[in-house]
Amino acid sequence: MKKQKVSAHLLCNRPLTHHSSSPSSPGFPSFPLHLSRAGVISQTAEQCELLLKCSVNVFQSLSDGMWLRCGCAASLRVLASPLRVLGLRRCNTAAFMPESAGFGGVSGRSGLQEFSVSSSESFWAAVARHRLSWIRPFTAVQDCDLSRGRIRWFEGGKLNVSVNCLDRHVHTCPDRVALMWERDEKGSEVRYTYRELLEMTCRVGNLLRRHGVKKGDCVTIYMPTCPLAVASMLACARIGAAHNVVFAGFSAEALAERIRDAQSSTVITVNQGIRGGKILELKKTVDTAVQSCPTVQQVFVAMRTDSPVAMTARDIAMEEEMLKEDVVCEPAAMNSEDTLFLLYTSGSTGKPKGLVHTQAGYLLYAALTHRYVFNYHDGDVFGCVADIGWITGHSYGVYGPLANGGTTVLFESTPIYPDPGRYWDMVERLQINQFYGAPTAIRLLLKFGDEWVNKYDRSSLKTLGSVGEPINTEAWEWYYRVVGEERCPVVDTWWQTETGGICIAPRPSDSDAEIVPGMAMRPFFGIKPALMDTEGKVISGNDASGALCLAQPWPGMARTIHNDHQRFMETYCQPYPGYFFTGDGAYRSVEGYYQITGRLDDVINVSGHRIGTAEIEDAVNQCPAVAESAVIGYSHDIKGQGVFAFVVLKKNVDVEEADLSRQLNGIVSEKIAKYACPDFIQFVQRLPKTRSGKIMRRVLRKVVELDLDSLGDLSTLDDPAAVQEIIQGHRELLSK
Ligand code: 6R9
Repeated sequence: MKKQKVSAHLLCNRPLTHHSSSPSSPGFPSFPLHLSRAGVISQTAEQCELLLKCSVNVFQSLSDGMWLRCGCAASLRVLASPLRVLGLRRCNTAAFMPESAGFGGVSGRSGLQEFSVSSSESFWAAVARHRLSWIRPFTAVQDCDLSRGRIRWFEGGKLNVSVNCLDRHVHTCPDRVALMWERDEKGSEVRYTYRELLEMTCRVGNLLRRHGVKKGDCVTIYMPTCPLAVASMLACARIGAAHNVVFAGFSAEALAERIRDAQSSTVITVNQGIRGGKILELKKTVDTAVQSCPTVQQVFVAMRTDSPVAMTARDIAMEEEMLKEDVVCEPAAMNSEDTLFLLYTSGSTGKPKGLVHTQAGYLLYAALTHRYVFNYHDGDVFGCVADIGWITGHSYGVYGPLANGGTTVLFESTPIYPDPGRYWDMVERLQINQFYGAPTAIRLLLKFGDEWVNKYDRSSLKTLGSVGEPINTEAWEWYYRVVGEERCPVVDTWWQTETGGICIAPRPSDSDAEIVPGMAMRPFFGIKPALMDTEGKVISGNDASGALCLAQPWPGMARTIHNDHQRFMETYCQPYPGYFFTGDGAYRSVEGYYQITGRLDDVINVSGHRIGTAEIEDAVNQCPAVAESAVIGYSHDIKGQGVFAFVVLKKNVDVEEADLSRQLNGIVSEKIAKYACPDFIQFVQRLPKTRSGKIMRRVLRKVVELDLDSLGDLSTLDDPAAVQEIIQGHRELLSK
């Protein structure tokens, strides 16, 4: 291996644009002609408006214009509190949603919602025509049959997602800021205009093409949240490759499993990541991962820090090679139903599932929800603090805001680095208008006290969003009262990797619509929720709880699980034939509002990150001293859920429990990720099992929740004495 230092500085020493200014539009780049000729670009009235409003930040952007800059609660039923937030002004329906002018007298938000569900095809056809730029118009709005797991939208149509996210905005407003990169190092944010982001994307697109990446290939991206990661995603979309972003906190083994499953031959990474001031050796992790990935032929390595890394024959210095590329890259004409990306997520059993999202439907749904749930308007700065490795980062960090020509913040740090004022300092500095974060962070910050919030000016904020897990009333009220100064609606948004975008949220709503703390409340346009009873029948009344299903398809939904449509069918389509089963439970209030009560399967949610108990058990069981284990989630006041592992050791194992606990934590972080490590490990002689050998997790949960009065029916237990031993052991563990 030779050591090679790649200079990221190369990139900032030369202007990024190769376009000359067009004489007819001073200051604008000449536009790649083939795009205009192909009729890809359409200019809406709203985009024209952008021209007037766009913030010019050319000097800042050019001087900072390097691609990667270096050196410098639980599922409880929340009672409706008397706190009510009044809705926004009553709006003229056509002004609110221009397409509605064609919906035959529909008025008001609830009228629109009803129309979107009862006349779903007309609704989605109008929105798709108006909001996406098509290379060729679609010929069929949808062709879906949930009972057969067949989901197709906008067939016959051709488009390019990167053109929709970039070129059309460059055409109208090249110097508008697309990305505000809030780097880990506080106060060193970097802005990228639409023109710069398009150029960066084109260079990456050309680079990938030159190295043999073709339409239909899948590129794995293992990078921190940064502009080059976004450009890499968009570059894949531009040349018709699918991307597979793997959260940069995942271990080498978890990464390798995802690379193999996605059959990627190309990986994009950085030399090192930096998060909360700590260096993450991402390139080294990739080196380890690719050893067990025979498909990988090339690894592009960008420089996030100054430290050189060992390069192998397989590695390519990304920025150096990008400089050789042209800034114009012909976009591929993609079919609506071609794959846009895979994103792996945990299920209750087996290995992680690679959910497949396709082009037009996903983009449209991300854009529409971004616009309406958050009331996003031209010129607003949208601050989603999710990592790009999760679906929230995909839909509301990248695709939704960019499809809408918005300015989106990429947050690379943590809520408490360098101190618990980080988010609000950023809100003031970047003038963020919509802030979208996770309850776990809100709960954490709440404990540090109001002064960290009050230190900063938050008057730019208009909407606050929450995602990933149920938000408890205390956190909701603090978010509303302290962070939002009782001015900003708090939208608790329920959705999943599988749904592509937000499905249930308090907004958009009619003018005087209330918002109930801790409730996602109202279905979005085109979404029809249904609750199912234990016999699989639809519950029709209100004030009822059941399994949450979605009764009709919507454009943003996942189409399949990569290479395993059977599993897609079994998980989502077969439990309630004709419906999409979400895996969550929900309560429908007397008023008809939805409240998510938590997962119905063995998936736990640690700080908003999904993890299957079976995955953790698999890792724990790989320790040679372990005979078997059972992992459960328990409610944790910061993380939402914590991980509790019951472990049975093999006979004659003689090790200190503390040493073994450390060893097990090491294995879990090596096999999965740090966040999946057990908070508690209890060593037991045996697990409570039924006579047929099934572990009775219900009993373990009750023990951990100290709810010993409702252990329930123990008569099916093989050996009831096991439970008493576990209760005793648990008491001892707590008293340590
Ligand atoms: C977007 C995202 C999905 C699971 C989902 C549910 C939980 C997400 C929630 C929520 C209650 C909310 N969840 N949002 N529970 N209220 N507002 O988080 O996707 O990582 O796939 O997780 O997260 O259990 O099923 P994903």
